[in-house]
Amino acid sequence: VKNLHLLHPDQIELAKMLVDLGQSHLFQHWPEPGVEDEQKKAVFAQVAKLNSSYPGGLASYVKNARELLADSKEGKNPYDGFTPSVPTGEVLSFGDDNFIKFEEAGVKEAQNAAFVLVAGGLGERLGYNGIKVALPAETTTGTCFLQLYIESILALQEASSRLSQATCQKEVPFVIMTSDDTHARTLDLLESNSYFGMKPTQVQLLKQEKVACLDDNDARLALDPHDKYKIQTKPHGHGDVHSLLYSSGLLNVWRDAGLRWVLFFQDTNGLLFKAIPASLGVSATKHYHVNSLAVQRKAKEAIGGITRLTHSDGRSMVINVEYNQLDPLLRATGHPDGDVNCETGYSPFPGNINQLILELGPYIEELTKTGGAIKEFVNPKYKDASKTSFKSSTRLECMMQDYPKTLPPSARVGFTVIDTWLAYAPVKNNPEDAAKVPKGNPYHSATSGEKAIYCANSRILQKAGVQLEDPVKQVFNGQEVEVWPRITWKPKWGLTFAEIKSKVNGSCSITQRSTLALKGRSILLENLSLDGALIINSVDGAKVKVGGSIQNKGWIVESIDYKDTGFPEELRTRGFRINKIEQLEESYNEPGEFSLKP
Ligand code: UPG
Repeated sequence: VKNLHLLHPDQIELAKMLVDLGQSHLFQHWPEPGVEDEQKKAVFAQVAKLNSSYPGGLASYVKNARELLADSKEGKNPYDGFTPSVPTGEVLSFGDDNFIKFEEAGVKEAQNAAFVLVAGGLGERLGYNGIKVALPAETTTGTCFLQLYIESILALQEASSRLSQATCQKEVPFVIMTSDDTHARTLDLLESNSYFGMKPTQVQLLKQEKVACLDDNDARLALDPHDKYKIQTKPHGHGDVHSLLYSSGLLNVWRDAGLRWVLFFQDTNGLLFKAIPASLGVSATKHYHVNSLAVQRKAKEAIGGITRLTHSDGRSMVINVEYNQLDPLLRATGHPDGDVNCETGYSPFPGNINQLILELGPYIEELTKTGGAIKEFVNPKYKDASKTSFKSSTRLECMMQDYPKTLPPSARVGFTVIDTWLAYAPVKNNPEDAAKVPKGNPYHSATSGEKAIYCANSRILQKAGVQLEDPVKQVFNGQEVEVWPRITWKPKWGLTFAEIKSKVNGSCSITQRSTLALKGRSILLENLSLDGALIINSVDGAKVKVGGSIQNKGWIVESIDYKDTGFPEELRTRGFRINKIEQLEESYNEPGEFSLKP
């Protein structure tokens, strides 16, 4: 009270609110006025921020926290009354007629889409020092994840307007959710690379704020152990993306511009855009309000399971059950073995890759009701069985895939299962943890992420008629992976199977030790036989026909030790480097028709 005169009137309101919420411990220790007044004012600047960045403000936060903490203390199971079962969804098979039909429908729709990348996480499991989107997706070309994503969106945008014969190209909006941990470095990566060719106005960064930590079951906000004038905060999770989009006003701008879809995706999946056209086609064709992309899942793999939950009162929903909860839920509902593989060798529950496609209209309708608030959870680590105190402060968390939990039963919620090799290879685990992954389960490391890109590109070309040698098994950083030829292309070279197929003619073959990098739009492979490294750079107006027999010493994949600090971290985490011994590299910098036939 003695310090009240230091505060603005609105801050005084906040102070009263905190007292009403049982939070007076936050300033009880404050010294006399005149001592450390600036720090005291700073506390209220922080309180104002915490209050404005949570739907419903701090009052809601404390109320929700008390309820969730009471449930947790009681040991209440959030899935009480629900029985899990395997849901049915759209299962796609790469390259068949159905897939091609969905891809075409998806490309048509892409100009009515907006993309949202959640990239606020630090990736603690990966232990990388930089931001994850700056990591090379593959080291043949050194393209980082953010560049790959931007070039994919631009390629889709272009293909979409070409297909619908639009007179001018609609710009597909791209939002990146950052956090204090990633914001400055993400902006810097964009600015120092001219936004990788996207117009800066097309990209928007939304920064998520952390939430207050909680010291006890009464949801008393925790003070920072190192600074008594600061409330301790921690990340609230990727679910923040919904309230941020809502409060930014962007959704209405998009609706007014005639957009129909919002596609959410995560920071390190180099394959994702190979699955986007077909899945967007599924959304459009099936009129899904919510479409989650999924892949076959190995039991106990660290990806959530898409599950139908049916309540004893008749309610039913298709939702992600997070990987740490699926096993206990199954055990509690008559499946004594829990999360196990079925006769197919996979879990019967499709694995959520957290790529969501939401239809914009129903999405806005729902957020208008909820303000973007997502069902939260709390995960306190208790000191003992009395569950009265915590080992360290906790906080509420939320996940973006929990969005359907508040939807009415009439909502059209579906999912699309895509071949894993085509759609999902995230980089999440550090080399030590990856090497400990049970045999047969995916490593989700920088090593497997890069190898998966070559594998997918190789298999796509194979399906398009190119003859390929079998991959070779090799061990890097203690992980056995298949090494296919190092084939890469710019997204604008080919985003859909039909487009790629149209660029491969005659009888082409590529040996396992080869490298092929197609860095241009109109490059036609015709009767090419490659045994070595071939790099083609071309500007958009240049049409290049590549054929004949090309042979050279090539680029060799060499194993390196991840502990060898002589190599940069980006290479050490994958356990190999590419030794560029000899290649044929051609550049076509002017428009025109060209032929390369050595
Ligand atoms: N992220 C944020 N803000 C946060 C936390 C994370 O933006 O506060 C981002 C992060 O950058 C990444 C994404 O969210 O892009 C996912 O984070 P990550 O740590 O990779 O998620 P996981 O715990 O591995 O699990 C998510 C889903 C799970 C799904 C899996 C698929 O929760 O259901 O199966 O991703 O990769």
